[in-house]
Amino acid sequence: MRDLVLILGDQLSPSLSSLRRTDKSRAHLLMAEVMEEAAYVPHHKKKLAFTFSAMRHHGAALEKAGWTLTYRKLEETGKEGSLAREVARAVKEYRPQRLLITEPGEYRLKKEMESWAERFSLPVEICPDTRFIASHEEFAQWAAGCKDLRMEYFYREMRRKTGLLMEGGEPCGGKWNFDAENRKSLPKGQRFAGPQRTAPDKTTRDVLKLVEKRFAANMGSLSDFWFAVTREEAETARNHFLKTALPLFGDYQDAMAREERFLAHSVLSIYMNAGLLDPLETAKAAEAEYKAGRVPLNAAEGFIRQIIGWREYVRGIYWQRMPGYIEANALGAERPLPGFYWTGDTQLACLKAAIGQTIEEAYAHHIQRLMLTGTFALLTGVRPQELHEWYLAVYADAYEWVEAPNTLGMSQYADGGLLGSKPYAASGAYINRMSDHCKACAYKVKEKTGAPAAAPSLPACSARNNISPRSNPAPIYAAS
Ligand code: FAD
Ligand code: DLZ
Repeated sequence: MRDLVLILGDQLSPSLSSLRRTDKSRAHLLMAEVMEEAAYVPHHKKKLAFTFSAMRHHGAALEKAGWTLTYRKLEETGKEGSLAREVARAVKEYRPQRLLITEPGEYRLKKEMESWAERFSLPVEICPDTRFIASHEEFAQWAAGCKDLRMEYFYREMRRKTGLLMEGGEPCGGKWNFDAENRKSLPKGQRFAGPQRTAPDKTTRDVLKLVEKRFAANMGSLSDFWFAVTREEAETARNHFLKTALPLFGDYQDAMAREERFLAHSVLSIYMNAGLLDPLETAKAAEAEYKAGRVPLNAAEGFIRQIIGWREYVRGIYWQRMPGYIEANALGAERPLPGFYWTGDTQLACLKAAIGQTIEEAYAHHIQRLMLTGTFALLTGVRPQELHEWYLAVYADAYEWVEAPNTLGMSQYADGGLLGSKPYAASGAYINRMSDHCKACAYKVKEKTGAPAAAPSLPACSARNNISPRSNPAPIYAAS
């Protein structure tokens, strides 16, 4: 049997399920840089450069490992390039008897692939993506037995399944979750090493030129590109995180600071989501640090919870609730996304910092995404779908399976409380306590309405950016 195996830009894993369904003697692999994927949202330039460079390196690694591969660069696939077009071309050239694909991370693509058997007159097998801990069936089984689909209970199942931080069937330290210890403000002068920075090699430099030329109008800076683009480089970045930041991970998880873009965050989502790092291996590496006595339990547990808990849980919700999920708008929010989300041109210091950093790095940490850009949009009633497209475009780790539940569910309450029990809106007092932004802001954090030098209408930040207040404000519970 001759197999054609299509490998996508976020499937850069050597033990991908589609590869395990075949072998080197009968498989012809296909990878393609195509405009359709590069432009379905206006991706940040660094996200594009990361994707193309990591794809090119992975293609080279597969060939070195003995696989036969056709790799189509963007220059070859042209302005109208699409995955379907490249598959059609490969089917014509190699006459395969079967098309193998690992399930894509986005519903739109899965639906399209489901039509390919008929379109190409070829059996198409969509293999489950085994890089996740919970299969769709396991998630559905768990969800069927729950009144509320809360992450915490799902997480406990994942702890039991993986055995991570478990002792004799019980959680290490006698508690499942040490989050209560993870809300510290940043001590003055506390500094962090920041993520591993990798110098661009020739492949990355070529891709940077390509992106600058072909995507000049997209958001984002290409200067100072430091992402890892190979498995080995990503593993170095992970080791760097384990040594330098994991010990502090829990303590300052909710903090923000003007001078610290990354704090103790791992900046590993980019690599895990693209397939350069295995999530379970990453969680196990954190557990090993705890077991060796090098990191406290609250840090290891906090990090592991994000990966085997939140990451798996949002994926489960996405696949269970699509296609309706991305249309959800429970609060009836209809304002357009303010233009400054694309430029950072606002006098609100916290937003200026978060968006400015996003433009430079294609990265912002969770609290910036949730409590700053997310909260502002929620409070001012931005249409969730516009915000969803923004998050999907601007972060290098963004794919719909993980971005949509975080944006529509966790951040905007657009799903009406499926993912979170109440809308998550940070008050100014909270932002002031957890960051140093308010000190440097043109607006006075203690003034609930109006703003210095701004029109005295509600809310101050909206007045600044020419958005009139909502006529029918949604109920908001402010975290204080
Ligand atoms: P760390 O703080 O170091 O956390 C460790 C790992 O845990 C992350 O690498 C990630 O894999 C996982 N993780 C942590 N929180 C979450 C979460 N809420 N959901 C899923 N996984 C999580 N994450 C993405 O990977 N892609 C997205 O497109 C994305 N969009 C988001 C949009 C909004 C509005 C919000 C509020 C959150 C979003 N997140 C997204 C979740 C989270 O913000 C990022 O995973 C995190 O900031 C990535 O940075 P890090 O690797 O330094 O994370
Ligand atoms: C994100 C992305 C980009 C920018 N470009 C490509 C591409 O040219 N070819 C490809 O196979 N994949 C790309 N990707 C990743 C896909 O968009 C991703 O596989 C789907 O969104 C499913 O998660």
